Amino acid sequence: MDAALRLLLLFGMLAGVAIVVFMAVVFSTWLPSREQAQVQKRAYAIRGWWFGGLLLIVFAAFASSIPFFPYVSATAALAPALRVPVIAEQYTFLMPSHLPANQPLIFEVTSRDVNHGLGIYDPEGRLVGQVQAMPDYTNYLRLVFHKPGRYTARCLEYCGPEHALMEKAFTVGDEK
Ligand SMILES: [Cu+2]
Repeated sequence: MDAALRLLLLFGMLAGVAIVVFMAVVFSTWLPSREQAQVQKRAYAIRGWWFGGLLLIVFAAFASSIPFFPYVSATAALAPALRVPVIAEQYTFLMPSHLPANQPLIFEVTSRDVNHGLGIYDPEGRLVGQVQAMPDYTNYLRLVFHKPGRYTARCLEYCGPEHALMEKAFTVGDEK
C-alpha cells in the first residue's frame, strides 16, 4: 500500500471517529434533561479519575525516562578531568600556555567584559571544540587532545574592532 493511500485511510478513520463523537453528542440532546446537581456529581468523578490517570501517565513517563537523561552522565564524566580556567577579554584569552595530551580536560570558560566565542583549533587548523564565553557566567567544554602540538584559541563571536586579531596559542603534550 503506498503512502498516500495509507494517509487517506488514516484520515478516513479519524474523520469517522470525529463523526461518531459528534453524532453521540447530538443524540444525547434528545434524552430527557437531568438536574444540574445530578450531572455535576458524575462529571466531577470523571474529572477526578481523568486527573489521577494523567498524573500516573506523567509520573510513569518521567520515572522511566529520567535515567536516560543526558545531563546525569555528562556530570558523572566531569569528575576525573583536569579543570582549565579560561577568561576571555578584549582581545585575548587568559589561559594556561601548556596542557597535557590524552587527558580529559574541562575548560571553564567565562568573560571579563563582553560576549566572546572560544574556538579551539588543532595543529592542522581544524576546529576541535567551541563554546561561548559570557560575562558573569561559566560555560564548560569537555575535550581530550590526542595530538600533541601547537593549538590555537580564537574568538568566534564579534566582540569589538580587534575581534579578528583575538587569538592565543598553547601547546599540548611533551613539546615545549
Ligand atoms: Cu571576538
